[in-house]
Amino acid sequence: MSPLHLTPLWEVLHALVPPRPASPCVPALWKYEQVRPFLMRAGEAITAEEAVRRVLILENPALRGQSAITQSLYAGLQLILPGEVAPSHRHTQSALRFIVEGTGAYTAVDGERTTMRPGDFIITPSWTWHDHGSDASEPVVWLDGLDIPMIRFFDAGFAQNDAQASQAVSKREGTSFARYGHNMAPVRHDAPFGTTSPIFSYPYERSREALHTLERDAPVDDWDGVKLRYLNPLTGGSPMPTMATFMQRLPAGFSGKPYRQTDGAVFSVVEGEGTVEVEHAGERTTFSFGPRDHFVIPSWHTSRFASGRGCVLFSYSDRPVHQALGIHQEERIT
Ligand code: GTQ
Repeated sequence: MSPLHLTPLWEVLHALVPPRPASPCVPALWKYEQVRPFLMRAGEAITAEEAVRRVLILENPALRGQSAITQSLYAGLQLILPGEVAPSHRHTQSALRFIVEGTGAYTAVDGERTTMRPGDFIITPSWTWHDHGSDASEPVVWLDGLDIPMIRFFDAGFAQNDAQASQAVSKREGTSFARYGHNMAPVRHDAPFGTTSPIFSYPYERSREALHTLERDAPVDDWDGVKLRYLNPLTGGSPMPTMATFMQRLPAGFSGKPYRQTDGAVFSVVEGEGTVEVEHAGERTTFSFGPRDHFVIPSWHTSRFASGRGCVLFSYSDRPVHQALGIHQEERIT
């Protein structure tokens, strides 16, 4: 039957319909002190303009060559040097930027520039022109989180290069935040970016303050510490249709309980230090992390966080897709 491209189901059924998620991905940690020299060497080897995007991709060790950190998500660290421009283009893939190092680069979307500061979470909505540039005096590095593998899975990606390298600035910085970022919204409007949040930047200053206030004044969750999700203010849902984003604070002395969830998640360490113990199918790994480190916890791997001196973590996952499909599961182990 093989020449007719036929295969018996009974030989593969168990793997096709596993009793529980059996991700091919593995947990992995990228220490920033090890990655940074390669990023800076990339800065010498190629310009942002020539590279279009000067990025080192964080590949899951079990998915080498696939430009994927989980089966559905992409992660990379992008470098822009003073005076450079990463030219304007657009694509149907959604992107998030989480600023890791340096202040004063910008990303431009829809005629409005947004200044990048460490800890800011910035959005590039699907199919919007975007260019990045830098008026900074230092290198600026950010984490790119995109749904590239998911869009590839659906064979649904489109992309175009812009005629101009930098899009014309037509709005003052802060316009979108004034319109949508204060628990208010225009009286008459359409969502300008469809299912994506109309806020381009969620500044760290505000997220950090919220987490610290809650740590001081409210009960701390036994699994998550103090964890908030970022919102699309027009829907109450995730900021992008394909990716959810979170920021959490683990108080000093935190020793979390174990949990697992179907959405594999990518973490960027903002401040402080901690450990995460990841267990799956009898194998246990422990990562010690510090500022600007990155790590990935695959689907249905049991994780347990701890922090001696306290820390702040940003993370993203494909949870909105799980929820839209009604397949999201989370288990909090007591
Ligand atoms: O900045 O537009 O890391 O298109 C990968 C693909 C960044 C971007 C990436 C992209 C971009």
